[in-house]
Amino acid sequence: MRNTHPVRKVLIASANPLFGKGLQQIYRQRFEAVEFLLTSTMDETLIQLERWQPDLVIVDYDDKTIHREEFLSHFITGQRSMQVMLVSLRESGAVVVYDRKTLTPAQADEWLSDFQSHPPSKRSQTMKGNARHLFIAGGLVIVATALAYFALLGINPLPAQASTQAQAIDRLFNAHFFMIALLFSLITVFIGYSLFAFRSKPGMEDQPGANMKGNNTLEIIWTLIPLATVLVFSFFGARNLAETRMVDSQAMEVKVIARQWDWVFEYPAYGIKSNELYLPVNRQVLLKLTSLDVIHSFWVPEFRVKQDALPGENLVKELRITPIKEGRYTVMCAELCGGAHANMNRPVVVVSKQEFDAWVSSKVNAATADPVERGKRWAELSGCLSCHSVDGSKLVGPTWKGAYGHEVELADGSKVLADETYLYASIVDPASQLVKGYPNSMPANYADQLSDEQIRDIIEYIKSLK
Ligand code: HEC
Ligand SMILES: [Cu+2]
Repeated sequence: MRNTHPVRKVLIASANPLFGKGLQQIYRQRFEAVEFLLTSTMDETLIQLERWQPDLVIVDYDDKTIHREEFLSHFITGQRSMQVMLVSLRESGAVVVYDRKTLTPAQADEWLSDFQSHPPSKRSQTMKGNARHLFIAGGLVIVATALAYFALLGINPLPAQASTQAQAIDRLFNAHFFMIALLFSLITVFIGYSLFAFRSKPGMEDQPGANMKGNNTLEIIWTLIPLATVLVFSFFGARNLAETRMVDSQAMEVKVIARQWDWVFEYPAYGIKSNELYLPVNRQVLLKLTSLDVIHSFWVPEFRVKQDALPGENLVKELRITPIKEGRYTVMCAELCGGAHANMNRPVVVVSKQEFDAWVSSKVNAATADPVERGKRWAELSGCLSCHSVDGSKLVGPTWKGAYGHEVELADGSKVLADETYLYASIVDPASQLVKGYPNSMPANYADQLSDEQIRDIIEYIKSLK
């Protein structure tokens, strides 16, 4: 405008004095040697249009006292070249410029109609521009999200996945990594893109930015989408929590006793204690955690789940873990518990069932030198005592009390002395010598489950029951 039409006289028509003063100020910053005239009524404006002959008339489009049709008819009839600029502050500063000489009937129509119902062409152009910006920025967000997500996975942020609970938790972790990548991209791409695409153009450094006042659609969208996302995540979170707490009735119980600054693991079923947590693979373990002093927290990163150990007999906490990967891990304390808290580590060893059984028997052997004591433990562990009593009463099978050394009547009518050889044969091959009056219901697979040494221990135990 500066180069083509030298504007010398500007008439500003608005009943609102602030409108004129504001415009005048903005205008003065860009153009020197410009005269201004402010009118506040319709009559005054029309008179000055004739008398003062301005080069440019700026009309407050929001001003209801200005009669548009009347003004338009005066504007187009004049001979002198003149421009009119319609400015609407309500429409976020929308501006249209018309030239007296080139004004078309369509433009005149547009001028008379409301910005709201028939937005001037300039506005629809910016709408198209906005859609284009959104499209480009949206595409960049998708690319950036994918890059950030795979970069996150690429640094392998999680340790080995060694329990079924870890599998469930890692699904959520992955969903979170995706959200982190998406939010990071949304923010950085939009900031970066705006800095680039909407940077000030040369010569427009002093121009004020568009005046935005609220956008309901945008506000509804950016409220509902995060709300829905959070609800979906809380649903999956609750479902995952339930999954990690799923109870397996076959679970093996281990008592975990924490103290400053060490862990002890007790296996009540085997009557053994250990400073290493040995676990058979693919079997759920039910940890019952207590503390002898302050609060500690049981945490094996590869298992993901974590549980505080609290002092107090009635504050036993439970944690279920199903190891799925053999290997050596470390349990650490995840609750600051004093001076050597950082060293409160102990090995966790996940092994096959066979290795676990071997470990248990070596532990039991080390714990008790007395074969009778060991035999009692093996009998308890192997389920013998659900069918055999040790007090003379008759259960599914004959009592073990006084069994050794007495004369047994067999189902075929013969009699045999119950010595060690007989007892051994009865255990590894129960059907070979059925006791008279009893069904053939003893499991025949103990030879596979028990070592020779363990069977010898059980026989010593039976021998001790006089
Ligand atoms: C499901 C029930 C059941 C279980 C479990 C069971 N038994 Fe038996 N057992 C029997 C029955 C019934 C008999 C008598 C019939 C026979 O001789 O097979 C018997 C017989 C015996 C005898 C011969 C007893 C005698 O008085 O002559 C011995 C020894 C024995 N069982 C040891 C064991 C040991 C050791 C275990 C565990 C490792 C065991 N049983 C587990 C049911 C059982
Ligand atoms: Cu601790």
